[in-house]
Amino acid sequence: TNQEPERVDYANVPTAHKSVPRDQLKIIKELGHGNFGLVLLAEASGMTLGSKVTLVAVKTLKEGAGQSDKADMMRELDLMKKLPDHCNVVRLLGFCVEEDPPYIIVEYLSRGNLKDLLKDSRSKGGRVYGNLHGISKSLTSKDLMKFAKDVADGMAFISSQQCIHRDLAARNVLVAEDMTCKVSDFGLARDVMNIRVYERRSEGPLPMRWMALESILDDVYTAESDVWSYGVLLWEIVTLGARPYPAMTANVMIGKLQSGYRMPKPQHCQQELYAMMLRCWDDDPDNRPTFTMISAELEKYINKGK
Ligand code: ACK
Repeated sequence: TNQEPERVDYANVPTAHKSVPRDQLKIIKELGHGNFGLVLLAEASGMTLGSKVTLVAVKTLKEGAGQSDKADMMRELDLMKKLPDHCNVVRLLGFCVEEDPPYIIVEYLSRGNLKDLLKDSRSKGGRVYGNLHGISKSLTSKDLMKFAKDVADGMAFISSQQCIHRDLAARNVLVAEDMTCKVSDFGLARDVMNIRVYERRSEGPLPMRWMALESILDDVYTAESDVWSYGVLLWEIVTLGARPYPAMTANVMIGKLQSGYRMPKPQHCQQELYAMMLRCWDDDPDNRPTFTMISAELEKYINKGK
């Protein structure tokens, strides 16, 4: 078993969605962790048809995680199982949940999360806020717009499957070796089926700076509130991973949003793109663009060579 792990183009591999024996996984190292969640890098054998050893990411729970953490994880898995494959959504490869700790096995995305990738691309000496794509040392405007388009395509697919993400942000987008962006972290995602509006029941820390006003004020989550979050993500892309509403507390931010305030146009940001952010942040969810519209506009924008 000293085989070189293969990099696999999962696009051509049929989905397993299967229970995997634990001894097929060889844990290599930790990729990161949250409060109770843990992501591991592992080598897997027999994960994909015809291939020997592949690198995969294993989502699991830390020791000390409670039953509710496990329930959240199982909900995430159920949701991922229902979602057909899409090249801009992190792909489920398998799971081991018969015993604890439960494992969710997903494709490994070697460039990590989009937020850190953006920040790491800043040229040295750049200011932290207002640090815009003019001064990335490695990414062109076209690269940045491709990221935005990939996320819009992933989200158009997710919403077409009656899913609401609820935690769309650059930290929850992962980047593949070839720089394709994929939407990840369904920790908060909910399958809404015929109930278009999901009402939050459990308490927990909330991604306020990414949330639509109606989600903050009325606990209303819809495809349209995901579009608001997407607008904030667009702002993160353009500012190379700045923190939204810098120098504002969440409470101040909420007050200002209610009185009509929106983040100003980042320096170097094309007016057209800023106009799209503002439409995503429209008070009236019905006035916001859909992900399909956003994707089509970005496509045109990219082709214009801007
Ligand atoms: O920037 P990162 O390496 O990308 O740090 C976080 C960390 O685990 C906690 O979420 C990384 N991570 C999560 N899922 C994956 C994955 N499927 N492939 C590669 N890295 C991942 C994430």
